[in-house]
Amino acid sequence: MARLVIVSNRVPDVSEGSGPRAGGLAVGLADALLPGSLWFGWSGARVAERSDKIRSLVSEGVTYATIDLAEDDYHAYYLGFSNATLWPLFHMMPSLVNFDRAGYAAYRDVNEQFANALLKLIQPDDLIWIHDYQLLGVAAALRRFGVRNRIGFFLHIPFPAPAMFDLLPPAEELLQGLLAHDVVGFQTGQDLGHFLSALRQRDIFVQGHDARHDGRLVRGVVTPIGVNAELLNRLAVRAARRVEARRVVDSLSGRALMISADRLDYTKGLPARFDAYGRFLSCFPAQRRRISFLQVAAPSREEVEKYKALRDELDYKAGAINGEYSDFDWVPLRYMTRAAGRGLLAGLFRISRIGLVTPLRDGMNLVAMEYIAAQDEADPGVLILSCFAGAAALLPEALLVNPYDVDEMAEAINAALLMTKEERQERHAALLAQIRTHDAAAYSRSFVSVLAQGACGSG
Ligand code: ADQ
Repeated sequence: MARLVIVSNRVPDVSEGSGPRAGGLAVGLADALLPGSLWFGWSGARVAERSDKIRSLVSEGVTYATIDLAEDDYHAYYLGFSNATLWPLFHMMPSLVNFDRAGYAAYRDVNEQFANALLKLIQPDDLIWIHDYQLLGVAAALRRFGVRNRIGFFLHIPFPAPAMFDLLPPAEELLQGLLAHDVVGFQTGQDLGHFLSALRQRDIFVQGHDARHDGRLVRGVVTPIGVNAELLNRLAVRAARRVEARRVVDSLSGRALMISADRLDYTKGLPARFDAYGRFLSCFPAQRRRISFLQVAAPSREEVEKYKALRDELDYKAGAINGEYSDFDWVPLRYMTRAAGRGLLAGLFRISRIGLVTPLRDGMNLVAMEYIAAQDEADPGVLILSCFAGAAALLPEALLVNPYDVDEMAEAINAALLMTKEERQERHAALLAQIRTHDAAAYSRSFVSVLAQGACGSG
């Protein structure tokens, strides 16, 4: 079998084991990462000058190879073009986009730096699987260097509608970059549809999900990422019994817990969510003292300007809610700007009657899936989910809401609180079946099997 080479902006922190950072991609790829595989990316370290030094570390048979980023590149490529241009634009929030040519130039350079390092690491038969929006140009650089391996790409975030995508000054070049892959994967059919429409508008030949360009076939696929439901459930059962979770239960005095957990990111819809909770407290006074809302928000990209403004806005809104509705023995909102450990978070999901997941736009949203996996099947909680999360396509039995509609979210909180056990069980059983079908193993298996088709000699 061909060796799998994973390429992502960051490699997982293998030296420190499974801390809070070991979520998302590492779990999604666990089944594909057989001993002998290679994972390449940025170490997380910043150095004064660009350097081509590669460091390698082997853990459980998998080689993790890393390069450092130059301080200037960290600002222009990572904080700049990746996170202040592509991130808001791909989430269809054009008013938050910052673009400058220097940022894009650094992005191209760093993508080429990745490709250069990969040249030293890859062998002719390797299957190369590149991840996410920070690395849209790596495959094109590899092709320029003459690499003929099978190369796949998976976009973890949404692909925007063509009219939005076209706002990007280098839209054309980025699309050409995607066409340098053999397989391009998306979270949802809508994302794939947007990509194919962008191609068609440029008169690139598209048939079904395949595009033909420069004599090459580029296959579009939908392979949604998932979680390991069994593992998460075991983690949740254990954590819910531990003292930290018991202390939370005691502090509730019999009230229902509602939980949200996100990176502190404007795409996650926290301000509107706080507004919705405020609206719920004001419109349903009889329910007030029956609920306690815990928002765990992990700080993220704090050096990007828009993220600081978000934090200030949330501090204000949280204060306003607690100021208005708190009682001597009840605080309606517990707002923490901190990451929770994976285990504790799973335990908190399990003891929560409501999981409130309301991003304005999200590629998939693993928190929604983790919440379902963590529940007690005999007495499960209710998932309230944004219809603009990729996960909504797989999870129609959640209470789906429009995250821009504060009233609708307030009503959904009320409906979730009142929902009978029978209905909760029915919905949860359907949701659980879905996340078991679309789990982490299915994600990597389905992508890699398409990538491996036509391997050996094609190019
Ligand atoms: P993210 O935007 O980071 O990921 P998400 O998928 O929800 O979003 O979460 C990733 C991981 O972070 C989950 O395992 C979650 O438990 C953990 N996490 C979130 N908040 C936390 C907190 N406060 N404390 C500790 N852990 C926390 C991107 C895309 C998503 C897509 C994933 C995977 O934006 O749409 O689902 O990649 O493809």
